Amino acid sequence: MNAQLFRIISRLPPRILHRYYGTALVEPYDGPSVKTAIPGPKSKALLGKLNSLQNAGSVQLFADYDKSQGNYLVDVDGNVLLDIYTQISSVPLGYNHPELLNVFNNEHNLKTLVNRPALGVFPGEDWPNRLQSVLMSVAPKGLPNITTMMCGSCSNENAFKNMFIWYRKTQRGENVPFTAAEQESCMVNAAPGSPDLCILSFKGAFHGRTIGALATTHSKYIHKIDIPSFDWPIASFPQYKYPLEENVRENKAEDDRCLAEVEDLIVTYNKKGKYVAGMIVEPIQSEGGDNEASPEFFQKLQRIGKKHGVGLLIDEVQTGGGPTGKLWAHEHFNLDSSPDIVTFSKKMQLGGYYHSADFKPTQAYRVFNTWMGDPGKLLLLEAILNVIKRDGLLENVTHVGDKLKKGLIQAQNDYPALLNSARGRGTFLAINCQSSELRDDIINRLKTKGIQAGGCGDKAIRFRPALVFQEKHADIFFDKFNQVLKETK
Ligand code: PSZ
Repeated sequence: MNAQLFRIISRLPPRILHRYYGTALVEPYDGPSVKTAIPGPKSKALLGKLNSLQNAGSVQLFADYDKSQGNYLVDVDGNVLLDIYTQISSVPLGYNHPELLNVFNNEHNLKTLVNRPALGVFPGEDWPNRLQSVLMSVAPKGLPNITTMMCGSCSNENAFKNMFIWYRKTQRGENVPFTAAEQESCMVNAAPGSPDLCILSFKGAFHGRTIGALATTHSKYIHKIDIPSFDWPIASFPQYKYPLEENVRENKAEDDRCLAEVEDLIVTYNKKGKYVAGMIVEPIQSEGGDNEASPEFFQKLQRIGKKHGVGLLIDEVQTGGGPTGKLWAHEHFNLDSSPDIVTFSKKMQLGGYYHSADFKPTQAYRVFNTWMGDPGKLLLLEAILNVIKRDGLLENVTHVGDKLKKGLIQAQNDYPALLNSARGRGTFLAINCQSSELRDDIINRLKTKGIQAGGCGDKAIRFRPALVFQEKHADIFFDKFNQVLKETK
């Protein structure tokens, strides 16, 4: 669609837009266009300025969020990039979706945004009903409680506290009061008030960068170095051989090896008086390289946890909100019962976690902070969930994801010396390159052709498009990807 037509059409009310355009997203760009090197001259000048204020070494470009639209990220130099990375997987409906722009065209909603409350003490009148109608409408089965937070790290960080509080309650007994010794010793970080409990995590995991969450993050040394941490158990996560259908026996043995390690670690740590209160796991390890594990692995992991009284936290910060074709990736696993806690952030706009009634603290103020989430973000989430339902976006993800995955398998068949191990669910996909250098080179050259992609782990390119990514966008991606592969010596 040309820019002038887009300008006229985009002024129409969202309801009318939807009536005429259906699920087709209105985008002013028919494809990417690259005019400068990226970062271009304007981005470079801004980078100089920002670098004088802070270390901006991670910045790739400066974006123009007025001009970005749908699946296209536009930078300050006028480059239009098809975005399959979407702000580290956190944009559900693409840029400037009309329904989201409309949310604050409403005085009540605007005042909700402006008057951000300390939700733990002065929530607004509609907060309980909104929690119920928005967040609880998509709660994973069997989890009746919700705690809202700000980001993924602080969701995991606080969820760990719920696990410790739950564990001590089961040790101490339901209504047994804290002893004087506990109350005094916790003030100086000593036992018995600060008990020696721990959370089991997996090699390659990423759960955030705050001190507690960082103790369970094991994807890159640069995240961890110089930061004191805990002696908490770390188990192997399955590393599968691909294609899965040709390696069933080996991959099952890999599941068994990792599960045996989990159980061994729980027994060993409990024996040394460092009780394992909980474990945390991603449905697909994301930053660590898009490592997936089978439904059977997760079913057995949950059974091991139950056997040893260890809580199960599934971290859906990156997988949650629809990119695997279900709202929650663990719905693919057919678990015996719900996990104890499910954390979220990114596509869900605000952070938080669902949990079982057992994990709700009995006393106030034990899990608490000033904001405890943001009602303005909940308004955006409400609109997002309505669009996901109205436009059938989970079905879209499954359908387009299928096409993307077939295309990746075709690419690795065409270029077996360059690519392997295409994997994932929905549009939450990845493919490995032969080396880290090749991966970085492919991502850089994709950018020169107008594709904003991202890596994960040592060698993977990951796919994290918005839920509104369509077949036509997949065609554009493969056109550029094939050009890049053809040019690779
Ligand atoms: O380098 C970083 O800090 C990055 S790059 C991608 C993320 C963080 N992802 C965040 C993340 C996640 O993927 C999972 C599975 N759990 C927790 C987090 C932390 O969320 P934030 O970044 O919101 O604190």
